[in-house]
Amino acid sequence: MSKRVKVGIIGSGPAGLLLGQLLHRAGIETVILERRSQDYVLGRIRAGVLEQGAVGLMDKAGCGTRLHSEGLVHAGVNLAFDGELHRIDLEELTGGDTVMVYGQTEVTHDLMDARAEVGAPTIYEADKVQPHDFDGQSPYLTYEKDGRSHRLDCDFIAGCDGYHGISRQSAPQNILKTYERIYPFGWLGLLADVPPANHELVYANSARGFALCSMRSLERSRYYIQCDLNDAVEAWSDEAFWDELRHRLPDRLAQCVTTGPSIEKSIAPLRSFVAEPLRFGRLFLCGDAGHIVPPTGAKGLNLAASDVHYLYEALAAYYRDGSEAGIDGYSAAALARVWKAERFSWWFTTMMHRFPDDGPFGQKIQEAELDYLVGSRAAATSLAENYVGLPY
Ligand code: FAS
Ligand code: PHB
Repeated sequence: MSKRVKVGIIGSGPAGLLLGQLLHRAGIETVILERRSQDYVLGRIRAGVLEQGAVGLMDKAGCGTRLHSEGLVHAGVNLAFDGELHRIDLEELTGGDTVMVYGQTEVTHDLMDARAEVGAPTIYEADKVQPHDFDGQSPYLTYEKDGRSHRLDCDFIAGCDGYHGISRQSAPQNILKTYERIYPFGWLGLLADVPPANHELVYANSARGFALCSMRSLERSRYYIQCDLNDAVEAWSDEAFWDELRHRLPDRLAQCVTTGPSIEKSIAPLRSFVAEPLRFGRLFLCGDAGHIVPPTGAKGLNLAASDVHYLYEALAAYYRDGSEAGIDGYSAAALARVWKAERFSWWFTTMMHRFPDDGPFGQKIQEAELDYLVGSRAAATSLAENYVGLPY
């Protein structure tokens, strides 16, 4: 079956869904091709913190209602080290900016509901999606569904298919340049229906390794502990997780941890990765398809949102005024913000985790960095403005 649409989107994650919703509201029709089932996409537990820019885009997409009624506005974030808790007053240091705690699963839910409401098509369980002829004026996508082959002709293709997607693999490899750093540890994450240990997030640097106390609501907590790369999630009982977490927190905070049965437990590897450029003719890379950050800085989902901002504005200008300036400038504009978030995420990860090869000197340098951070307004302001998100 052959069909034509203005923008073909590969991937029904936050990037693809948000782009699709914004384009729909500008009268620009899209089709999303998603490899997995809708339930599978919704079952992935990932990010939890939204920058104000991402919140603004959800509002612009008409998907902010539940976010504002159920999301938690956080005006501060905490660093724990040397047995003490230190609060970074995000709102005061940035002149009023805050972050919103609202799970990626909920963002995905809201965007999927909005797309269904307007009847914009998403083809789930679309197999063998492949972009074609994007170096010309008439790109198209092919895919298989229920054993039949399909073709989707489009003006543009948005590769919102994540790190393992087909878009970046389809880019001309002689033009594509990639930059990568793999970290020598992972994050073991646990989700449980227990109240959070603290009303704001806590990032902990301890001699036993990093820990993060986060949440999804005042009844549902999300915790992470740094683990070895070859750790298996099956080797971690809930009890072992709770014990190790409390060992990595200051005593007063550890006593506030409410334990309970995990409803999800998984290990994520950590990497920094950027692909350049993010545009190949009429194919654009957007979100994790173009870059990955270690989750320490809570930037992954938020970078997907800022890419969508730049790509939406570029495509809307093309269809509104026939201008190609935004399209021509998309890659440079998106990458300028991506690299600043890559730097912040790398810096925060380097400061907060145990690195096997760093030894005692490395630990002392981290302690000096943390000491400086909580003792200098300038240093704390730098962390704060990066954490709430640099302007688009
Ligand atoms: P996504 O990967 O979310 O979506 C891509 C979609 O494309 C998927 O649905 C996939 O099935 C589909 N797809 C892939 N290949 C395809 C193909 N060939 N054909 C069709 N469809 C295809 N970020 C944070 O800010 N904080 C966190 O704590 C955090 N934790 C994370 C934990 C894990 C395990 C992972 C993997 C990521 C985490 N992230 C976190 C980052 C994450 O939130 C991403 O930044 C975010 O999902 C990016 O959204 P998308 O770019 O839409 O990519
Ligand atoms: C989360 O709640 O999943 C979360 C929050 C902040 C991070 C990473 C993950 O930096």
